[in-house]
Amino acid sequence: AEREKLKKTKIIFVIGGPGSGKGTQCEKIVAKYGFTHLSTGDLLRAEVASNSPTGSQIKDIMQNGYLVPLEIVLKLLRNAMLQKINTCKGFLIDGYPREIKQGLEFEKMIAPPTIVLIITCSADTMKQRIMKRAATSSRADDNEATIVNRLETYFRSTDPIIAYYEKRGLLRKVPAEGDADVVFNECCKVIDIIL
Ligand code: B4P
Repeated sequence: AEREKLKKTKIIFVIGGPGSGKGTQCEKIVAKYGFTHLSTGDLLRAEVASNSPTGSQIKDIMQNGYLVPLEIVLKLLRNAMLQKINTCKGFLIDGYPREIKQGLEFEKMIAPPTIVLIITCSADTMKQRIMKRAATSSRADDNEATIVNRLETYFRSTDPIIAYYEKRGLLRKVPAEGDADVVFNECCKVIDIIL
């Protein structure tokens, strides 16, 4: 029954490089459309903060800017979705998939996405935004050395993801060099169509 419910719910994957503005746009989308926002980065940081065995296993991986193993991410994500399924108007899945096999496993275990929103800007812009946040955030991965790895990880794994969803007609690209409200306007155009 839960599986059927998940299949009927709108699911938007939101992808984009570190610092592209995924988290920022998701907050705005939630405020306007009332979707449930699940960020895999947030779920993983919460797991680390809980000091669970899984948390200690992934702490260093994240601190160095690499990808956490798929099984761990998907399990956390699926549990979080099931907790919200009865009250949810649709899911924004932020920071997922980060490699094609994450997308394929998600479809096997949960459901296909309605659309895949990709937020794109240059590596320089991403770096600047993260360095700005680093001045005030306590995130262990917001430092210059880790940012280089995060960007490299992103560019290495994302081209195949883009090609894969583009071929299926699910990809929606939003340019993100502009300020957050301008970017948000473009996100709304894409979302309004699937409501
Ligand atoms: P995430 O939490 O996804 O971190 P992120 O890529 O840096 O994005 P975030 O949402 O925080 O920042 P945003 O661009 O909104 O991942 C962290 C780590 O977790 C990964 O490195 C990996 O180790 C692990 N992980 C996560 N998901 C995983 C998965 N699926 N599989 C495996 N591992 C996974 O914004 C950044 C800054 O820019 C903000 O300060 C914001 O204020 C600013 N900003 C945003 N938009 C702006 C705009 N338009 N103009 C100016 N500033 C803007």
